[in-house]
Order: sequence, then structure tokens, then C-alpha cells
Amino acid sequence: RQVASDASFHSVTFSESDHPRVLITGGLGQLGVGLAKLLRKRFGKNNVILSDIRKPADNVFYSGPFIFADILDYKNLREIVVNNRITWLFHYSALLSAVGEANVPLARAVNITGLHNVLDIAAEHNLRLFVPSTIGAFGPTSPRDPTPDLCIQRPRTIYGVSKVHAELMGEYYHYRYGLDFRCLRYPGIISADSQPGGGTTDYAVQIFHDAIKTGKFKCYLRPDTRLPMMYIDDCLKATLEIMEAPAEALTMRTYNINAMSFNPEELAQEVQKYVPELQVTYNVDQVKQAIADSWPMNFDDSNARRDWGWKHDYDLPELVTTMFSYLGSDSR
Ligand code: AKB
Repeated sequence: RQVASDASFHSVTFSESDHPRVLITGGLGQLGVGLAKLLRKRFGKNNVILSDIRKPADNVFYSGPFIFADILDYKNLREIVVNNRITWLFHYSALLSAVGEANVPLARAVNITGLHNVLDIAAEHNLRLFVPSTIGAFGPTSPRDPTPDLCIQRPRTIYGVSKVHAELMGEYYHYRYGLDFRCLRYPGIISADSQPGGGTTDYAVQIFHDAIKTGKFKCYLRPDTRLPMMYIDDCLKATLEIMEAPAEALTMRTYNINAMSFNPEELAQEVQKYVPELQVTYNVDQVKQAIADSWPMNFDDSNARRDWGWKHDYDLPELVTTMFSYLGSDSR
């Protein structure tokens, strides 16, 4: 039986047996639930399993398959892949930049040891593997304006170091063992119905909630701190697109993707168009500021645009309009 795709940006059709069987690790973070929703529309509800070590909210639990999966437990993860005949794995478990600096041993275990388990299981079971990387995989000696795909990568956070390691290990497994490894370097991701956890770019989500709730926002970065950013729908679209891209289109296995760059002052001005009374103050967090100062200001994603047709839909005004239409600027 042929099943037509309902993802508007693709026109491919699949037979049911062609559908990937998907596992998402770290599925209760900022991106997993939204990704599961997108993939379930495309591949069928029961072909997409969300997993985490935390207990899901009722709406998440009842919207499709959810299981406990601990990426540090090799046997548990392997059993899940085998029992569910998984063919695609999206590996979202990770500690982000700020929280990683606060607990380096845990970040090292989750982001590096966990990745080793995932790589081995993916290679052994012939999975297509997606691992997100980040603007945080660059550091103070990288070109920052713009930052190309291939340049010096000497990050100074455990998060960044672990993501460079993931990029290199994934590519090594690809060339050495034929693992179908695919990786995107995400900018800061902005979403309305899910919260980021422990990143440096989180302020760009928090400002919307504080503008609506209290009309006051205290920013932990300097007003001129420019960083690459993206709306969640663009991020999830790019993730599905790279996973579906024909292997011959990919001249690389790790791509930068981008949509916009702004600093806190520019974002605040755009938010004030909806909440004119918003008061913004700055109380710089030295650890987060140092991290942001070492990251790209503008991200060069021309290779993604050329190789597999990457194109973002949301710029800054569009992003702010969409956030307020979700969060409801009149709910104060
Ligand atoms: C973080 O701020 O740590 C993340 C990222 C840019 O990877 N949002």
C-alpha cells in the first residue's frame, strides 16, 4: 500500500514497509517532543518511539510510544533497538553548555560515553544515525563572523569538546565502518511550547515568557552579544531533510545550518513591538558571557543550502510574531 506524505515540504511517497522505525533518545528535552510529532505525521505514530530517563507528562505519554532508555546502559539501549527493529536513531541526549560547565563529570559521561554506546549500537545494527552538533563546537580561535563549516575548532566548554568529538567520531565511523552518520550544527533554538535546559542561548526563549508574565526581563548576556538563532520548526524541518537527503547529495556529514543572528538588544526591541512596556535590565553572568563571546556571531550554512537545498522560513520578525501567537500576548 502506498501512503502519501503529509509533510508539506516533501512530495515523496513511501510504501508502509519503507517507513523507518525511529528511536529518539533524550526525547523530553527542548526538541524531542516536537520532532516526534513531525516524524509521526510522516511515518506513522507507532513507527516513532520517544525515550528518556524521566517520566513524561500525560499529553506526551498518550500521544505515541514512549519508553525508558538510558544511553549509559549499553545493554538496555541495544535491547530497545533490537526489540523494536529500529532503523533510524536521533540521539538528543546531552547536557548543554552552561549546565555542562556546572557538572563536567556528568557532561563527559552523557555526552561522550553515551555517544560511544550509541555509535557502536548504530554501527552494529546498520542504523541511520542523527547526532545534533552546535555553534558551541567552535571556540575563540575559530573565525566568528562568519563561521564556515571547515575551520579551527577549539571550544573551551565540555559541551563544545564533546560535540567536536561526536562530529569526528561519527565521521570516522562513517568512513571506517560505513555508518550512515548525519549531523547538523544547530544555532540557539527558540520554541514556545518546550523549554531549553541549561544552555547559553536560553535567554532568547525566556524573554518571551517574562515579557508576558511580568513585563520585566533580566538578561544574563550583554546587550551586544550577537549569536546565530533559529525557530524550532526550521530546526526540525532541517533535521528531517538531512535524514531524507540522498547519500550522494551529501558532500559532507556535518553541516552548519542557520536562519538569523541577533543580540539581546535587537530581540528586546522586536519583543517591545508586542509588549511596549517591557523593561529589560542586564546582569551579566560571567560564565555564560565568556561562552557566548567564544561562539560564532554569524553562521555560514552555504554548503547545506547548496547540497540538500536547506532554506529557513523564519526570520526575526516572523519568529517573534509566531512566538506571541503561541504564547498569547494578551494572557497577562
Ligand atoms: C546552548 O546554548 O548550550 C545550546 C546550543 C547553542 O547548543 N542552545
